[in-house]
Amino acid sequence: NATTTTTTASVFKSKLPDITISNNQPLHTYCFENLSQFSDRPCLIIGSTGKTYTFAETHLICLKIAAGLSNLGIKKGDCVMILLQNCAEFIFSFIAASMIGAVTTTANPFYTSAEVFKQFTASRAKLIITQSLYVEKLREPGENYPKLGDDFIVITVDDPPEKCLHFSVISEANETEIPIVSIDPDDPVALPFSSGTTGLPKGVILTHKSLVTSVAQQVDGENPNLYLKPEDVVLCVLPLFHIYSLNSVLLCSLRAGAAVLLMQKFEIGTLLELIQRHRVSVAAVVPPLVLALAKNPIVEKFDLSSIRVVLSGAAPLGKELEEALRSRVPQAVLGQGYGMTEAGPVLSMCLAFAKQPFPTKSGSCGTVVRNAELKVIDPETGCSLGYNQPGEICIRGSQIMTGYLNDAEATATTIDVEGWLHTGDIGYVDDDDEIFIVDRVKELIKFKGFQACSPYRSNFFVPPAELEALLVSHPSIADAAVVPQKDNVAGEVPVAFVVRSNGNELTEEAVKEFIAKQVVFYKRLHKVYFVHAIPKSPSGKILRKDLRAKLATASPM
Ligand code: 4UV
Repeated sequence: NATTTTTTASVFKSKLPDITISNNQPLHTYCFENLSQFSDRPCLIIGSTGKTYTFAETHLICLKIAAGLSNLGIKKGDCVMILLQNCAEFIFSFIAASMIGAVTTTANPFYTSAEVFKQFTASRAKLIITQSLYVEKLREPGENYPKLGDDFIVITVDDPPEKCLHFSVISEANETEIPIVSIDPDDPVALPFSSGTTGLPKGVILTHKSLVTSVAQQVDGENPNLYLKPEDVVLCVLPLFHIYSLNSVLLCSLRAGAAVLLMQKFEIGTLLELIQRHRVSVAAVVPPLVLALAKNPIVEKFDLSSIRVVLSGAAPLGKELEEALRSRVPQAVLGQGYGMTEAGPVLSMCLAFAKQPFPTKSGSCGTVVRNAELKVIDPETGCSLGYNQPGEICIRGSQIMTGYLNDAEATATTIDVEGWLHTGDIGYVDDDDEIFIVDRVKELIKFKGFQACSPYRSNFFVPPAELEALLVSHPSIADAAVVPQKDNVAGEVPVAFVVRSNGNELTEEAVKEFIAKQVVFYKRLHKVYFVHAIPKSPSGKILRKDLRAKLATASPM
């Protein structure tokens, strides 16, 4: 409420007190620090087979693989690429690499050969762990590419094709042969690739200290912000090659002693059956999954009563959709986490997930995590803004990346001299310290106001996320995305791609009117295109560039 707005420069902190974080230890040591308290409890559950690995078994396999990787010549500082869907081997390999001071770069196995090689060469990886299905992509696509078997090693988790090794070569090594390495907290451990706020994908350097800090900010202390316990079964359907799942699902569960239920890919029927069978208690999801859980009629056939927490993140979740999900899992606490690969990744987390929870509002992305500072700045002046004033969100703390790999310029434009990481997201902090994201700066649609009506040349900003949230609240709309279309008068106007949920009855006029009734004039839709699906990234983000490209063609349908 505007009357209580403070205008002084503000740094926002968690409502929970800071904690002591032992971020001077390596990531694997930290994750398994409390192992003896739950060594015989399930650590990993393989969804497709039901096979379970206890914490003690998981730890031992990781040690063996660490020795195995070392036997193949992988040394401290070397990079290993994991090119896998979710599976136990992904987890074993990631932790094993950490144990010998190596760095893991994770990539989407559906990438094209060119995309894989770009990341592979930039990260100077020496070894790739993958599945035979993807090996064809790793055979050099041209003259000057590194050669499989000669320049790098490929290990497959299934039958190895020619010149590749089987995973057992590393997993059956003798754990006593693991080399003694000294790991500095500032040594890198993970190298995910992200485009950040601009440009091409870049390697994001996350150190042992960053990831330990981030996990501790979520699950450590007397009143953890994200309270996980050994009895929990945490759903791992989001891809581990993305930082959200790697950090908040895997690493947080390892630290807290909770079991991780692994699903290779999302399929609604299988997902629901696994939730029911394994009594999943914590579900980490992304908005497209919330959409399926809230809208698909099949959900009613399953028992989801075991779910106590639903954490959504990685893309905007409107409060209408959050409320629709609430009717499907009335017993669960719903809330969001807000993350960015470069931020280590978690900036904020819903305080209703805390051991002693706080009341929270739907639509909020949580409150800044402990042991961190958050500010909101005016994107033009850089001045820090107070409560309820939207601006660019910035974060500071030991969890953020040290920088982009070999890109000092991009690093300098993202992290300023005072150590603030600029997210490129527009949002505000309300009176209860809850963060609301409006949208990414670069996604805002710029509608030019009529100069004739105003002495100023005013721009009106339309956040696509706001219109998308309204659209998916319509009972006949299964999914939607909003993008800018060029306009001679207004510069840019919002247009929508809409997936109908039943039949073809919903008309363009009805959709436009539904929105027009609820928004100011410049946010009205100028065109509606009906499509069969909205393109999304594996982390649940709408692929707006694909839609913009569609608009550029003669027929966007
Ligand atoms: O770099 P990235 O792909 O990173 C992520 C990471 C997300 C999370 C979320 C919850 C967690 O607990 C966690 O560990 C990691 O998505 O994309 C970063 C951008 O995604 C948007 C925002 O534009 C970031 O700059 N984004 C992420 N979370 C949200 C979001 C959210 N809750 N609401 C709106 N946008």
